Amino acid sequence: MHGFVAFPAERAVAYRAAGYWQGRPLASLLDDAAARWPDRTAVIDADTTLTYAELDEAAENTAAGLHRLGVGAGDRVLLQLPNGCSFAVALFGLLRVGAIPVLCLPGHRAAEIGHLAAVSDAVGIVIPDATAGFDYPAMAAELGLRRIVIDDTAAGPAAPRLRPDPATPAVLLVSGGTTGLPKLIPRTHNDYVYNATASAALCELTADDVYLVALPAAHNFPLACPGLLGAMSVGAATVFGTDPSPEAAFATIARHRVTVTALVPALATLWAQACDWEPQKPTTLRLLQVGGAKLAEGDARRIREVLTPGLQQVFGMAEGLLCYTRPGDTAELLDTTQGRPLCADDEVRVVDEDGAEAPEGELLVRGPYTINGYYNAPEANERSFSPDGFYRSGDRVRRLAGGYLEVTGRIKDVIVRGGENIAAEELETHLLRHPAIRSAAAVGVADQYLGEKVCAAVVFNGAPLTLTELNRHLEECGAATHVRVDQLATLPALPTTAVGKIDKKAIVQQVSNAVRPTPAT
Ligand code: OOB
Repeated sequence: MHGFVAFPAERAVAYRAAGYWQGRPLASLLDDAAARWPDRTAVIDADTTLTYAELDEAAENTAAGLHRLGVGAGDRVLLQLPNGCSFAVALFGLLRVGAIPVLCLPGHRAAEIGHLAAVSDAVGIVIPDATAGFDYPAMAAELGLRRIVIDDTAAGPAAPRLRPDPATPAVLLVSGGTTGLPKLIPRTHNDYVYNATASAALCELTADDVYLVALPAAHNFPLACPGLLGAMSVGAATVFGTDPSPEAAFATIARHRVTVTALVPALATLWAQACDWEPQKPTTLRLLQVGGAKLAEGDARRIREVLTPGLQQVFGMAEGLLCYTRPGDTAELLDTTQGRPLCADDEVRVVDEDGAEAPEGELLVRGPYTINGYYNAPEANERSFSPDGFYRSGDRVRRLAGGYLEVTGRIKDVIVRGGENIAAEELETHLLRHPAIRSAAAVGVADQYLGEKVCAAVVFNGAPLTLTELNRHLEECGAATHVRVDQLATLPALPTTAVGKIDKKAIVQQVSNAVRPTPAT
């Protein structure tokens, strides 16, 4: 497949021999679940509940419909559906005709979708109708994209079942970067089945679990870590939530007796706070996975104390590597680390600027479920992969005992102020210690004298602090003298990406467009 960088033959042989790769197509997860547990509940949303047999039939009808429309093996199709049973039906319908779904998030708009369509050379897009709160059909029309309408009821002549080569891409995930346009991440049948099933095993998922999709279903975390696909691999039920607010989510958890879910730190922290006022606080959650961005130690403790002792930190990336804390880990590990790699054959290197192994530095990784290149992106691949096939994550980590990792920031998330380097993460950690600060992000803003100046975008719990008070706090924290804020932007909320991570690119835009900076007092 043109534009796809396959695993090198030698490592592929090793991964098969070790049993990580089973030669199963991704679609076989549903075939097998429908055969083994036809009457168990597969998926639930606000209007629909489907057993595995029913989901299997709906996916089969969808595949037949797609086949009639001429969608077939190897065709890339953008899939942009909100959380709901239809997402699972469309995903498996596409997989069954051998199409390669491009997993877009509902929050993506024309700029991203146009880019993803062009890079994937997609034949069309699956979207909700115009009643979805945003006019997806109008966006598709504006981009000249063919809208493919899913029909999961009309049984017709069955679509031919092709057995895809398990070493080729099953899905294209979208990279989670908070800078620049997203890249496409080709995940093969072999590696993605492993990703989901090994994660399910690590999380001790069984058919009695009920998994809640609280984040957008197309994101790797709720899709396959273990998520929907991992739940399917053990015959568990998946509930699709559409509103991650504590009010709505707590009611869903109580109604369906949800046992497992995955959240970004901002949501997990909000859920923990909400336990103070929400009457229906969760009682059935045995595992609460938190990942996607750094979870502060104090927030981790609070989550364990008020939501569930079953906190799990997850440091993952759509590119592959997943690090998990393990059930039964000490409170210390749960609160202060981002876990350790899923697989014994995940090869992790931590290197300094010169590429030498170091206790703290950039995380490089290769392994049985980490990509070897972005799709159709030779230039990005030149930068992002070492000659011996390691993915350069751009994440700064510290190695701890037992293979555990602590994420200490992004390699490039550094503000260069008049020649002085300020790690954004360090500044943010200090700011977050102040009880008046709910959330904070440090960004560099162009400045004619300093090159860049330090801007702190801050959401306060109550009355805002002044810039002077902020800097006095940094001094009291013992932060280095250059770790100070030049400009304070008080915001009602920090802008977030489609999956709910703090969006620094948007913050820079917002504060650079601001008419007046907050004057120093
Ligand atoms: C997950 O995947 P992506 O692709 O949206 O984002 C990956 C990036 C990582 O490279 C890292 O910069 C950041 O998100 N990240 C974390 C983190 N988990 C992800 N940074 C600090 N602490 C963590 N625990 O975000 C993702 C994929 C699968 C499972 C979980 C998260």
